[in-house]
Amino acid sequence: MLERIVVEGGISRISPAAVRELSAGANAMLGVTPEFMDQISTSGDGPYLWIRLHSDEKCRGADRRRWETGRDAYSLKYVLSANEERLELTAASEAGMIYGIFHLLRGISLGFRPAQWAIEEQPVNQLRMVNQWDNADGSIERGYSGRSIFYKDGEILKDLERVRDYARLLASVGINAISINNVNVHEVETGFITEAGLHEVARVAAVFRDYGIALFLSINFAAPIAVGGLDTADPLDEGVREWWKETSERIYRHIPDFGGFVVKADSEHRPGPFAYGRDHADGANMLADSLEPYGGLVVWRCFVYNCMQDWRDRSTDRARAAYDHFKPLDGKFKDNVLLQIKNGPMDFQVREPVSPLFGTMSATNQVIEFQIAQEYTGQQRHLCYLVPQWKQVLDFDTHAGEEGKELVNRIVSGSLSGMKYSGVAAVSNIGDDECWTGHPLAQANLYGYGRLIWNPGLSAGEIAREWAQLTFGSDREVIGKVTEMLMTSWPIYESYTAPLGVGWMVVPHYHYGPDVDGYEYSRWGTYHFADRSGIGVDRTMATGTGYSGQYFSPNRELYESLEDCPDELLLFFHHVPYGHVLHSGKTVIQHIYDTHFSGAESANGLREIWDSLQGRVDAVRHKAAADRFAEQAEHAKHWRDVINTYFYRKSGVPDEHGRTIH
Ligand code: GCW
Repeated sequence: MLERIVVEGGISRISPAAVRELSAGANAMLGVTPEFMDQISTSGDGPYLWIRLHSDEKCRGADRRRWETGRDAYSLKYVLSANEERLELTAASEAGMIYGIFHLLRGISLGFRPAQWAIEEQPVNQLRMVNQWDNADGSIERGYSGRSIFYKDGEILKDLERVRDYARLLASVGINAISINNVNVHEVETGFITEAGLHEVARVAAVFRDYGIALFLSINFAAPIAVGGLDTADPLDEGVREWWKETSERIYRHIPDFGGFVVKADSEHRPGPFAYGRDHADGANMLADSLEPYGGLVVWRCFVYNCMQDWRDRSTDRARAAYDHFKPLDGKFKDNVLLQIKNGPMDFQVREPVSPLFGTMSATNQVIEFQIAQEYTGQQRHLCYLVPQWKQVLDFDTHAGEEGKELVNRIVSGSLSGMKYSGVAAVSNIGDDECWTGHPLAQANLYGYGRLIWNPGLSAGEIAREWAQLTFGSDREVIGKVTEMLMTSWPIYESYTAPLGVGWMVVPHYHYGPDVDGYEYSRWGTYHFADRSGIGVDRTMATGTGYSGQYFSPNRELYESLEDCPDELLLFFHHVPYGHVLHSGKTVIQHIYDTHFSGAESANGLREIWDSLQGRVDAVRHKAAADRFAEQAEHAKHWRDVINTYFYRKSGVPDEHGRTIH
């Protein structure tokens, strides 16, 4: 079918990237070199692929409609008539064409037969973004896969071949936006928006443009001072506003389809509008004004909280912070501002409730932020497939709105409240590692992220199975086992690290490995309040911080109630004695012991399953993953022992089963 490819209107109608991908895919997977033609000369020469681009729309031109999901649509249809057989690929734009081509290649790789094709695809979410936390010096904040593929020694790499491959990876799963520098914007990166900086950044933008991906930059709110020579960054100061306008004008001169800014302001010591007595709407709107003439967006992060807390202060609750800061500003943001809200109220823990901000700001564009990088979930040394977690978040019913049913998924896709722009963003997990992600199986998270946010209706299991087959081939045993390993990995990781919604029992700063009290007396607002009689944070309205009151009914009552609160979040919402009996029938302390013993065993089970695949998976990848599974199994025992000993000593309650607690 790919031997002959007819492009309606001639090959110049489709982008060079599209031609390249089709040729490379046909070559690699089918061993054929396609012949491109304008029309079919003789019928009866066998099947062919027919390509049609509906409009002249460029990948993502700088106009107001560029994020509409209809633009990314494509269809694949098999047509059989008396005298010919063809597969039709139709797309609405160059970007849609790229997605369609990758879909076709994926299908071939999954063993679909042409006659099976009859699909129409359109993404559910508008903005489908990844955020790189890469620094110009080549390091990556929370990076577990080697060094940056973008930067080295303060400069953008001359050779962008790896970046091009990354663009291909991202486009193949439907990603359409990328911010290329860390949200903590350091000195060199602050200068990316200067004339000299933009020269370089434009090279990167060109690579992503070919694949329909818009480039964003994280900016330093204090840039007017740092690189603009002004003495203030006050968002209401005329000089500052003018400076940002000139800056945006300069950016679009270099990058006509620039996506916009990502902003971390007044967060963890980053500069922001608070320094001038202004609020976040003032700050975001000033930037939005400057980008508006060009269709640019401001993605403003809601990760704003007091990081200088005192553990004795029981009234300040970091979980409340995003809601408390941003809810009062609903309706005050300009149309081209999107608030980027982390999935949970704290910070990408193994288990958190869903952020109560979703659904509460009906007059504000919202983007949900996930973390593909496994900062708190094993750092790509332990297996933790996160798609089931994200899926759970997207399926969460906030009960917002008149009808009382409003899933997070419908909120961030804009389908309910009619937001102008919305979508999903996530912190990337790649680096210059040969396999991109450190742990070879951590690739499933990047792949799964793209697939899930394109179509949140897909199941985590389907995505896992698809990835396993695309990665390891058609051996059913391998596909089945890898899928099973992925699907059980998040519960396993949770069981030996984070019981009942408690987070943060990790080594401070590094966030790898157990340290129960590591953060307990620090300033970060991340406490579990374990003492000799009990554990957990009282976030109820009745006796605690009142956080549960930030949810709509009936979630608010569910979390408020000690009886009804789901076990997996119990200690997030309540402080209870160790003898408190869970819905499962176990006491809290026994649950801690049991899950840590069984979790360590299950981690060892993962190692055994993987070992059993030796000889069926290529040796290099098998070895790379086997080393990680061995580390995970050992490290899970360490977690088990540290956590169990700590709580045994604190509570004085022995294990019912008399197992040895080291
Ligand atoms: O999770 C925390 C990380 C920081 C990160 C911050 C954020 C980029 O530990 O490394 O900073 O979140 O999201 O801004």
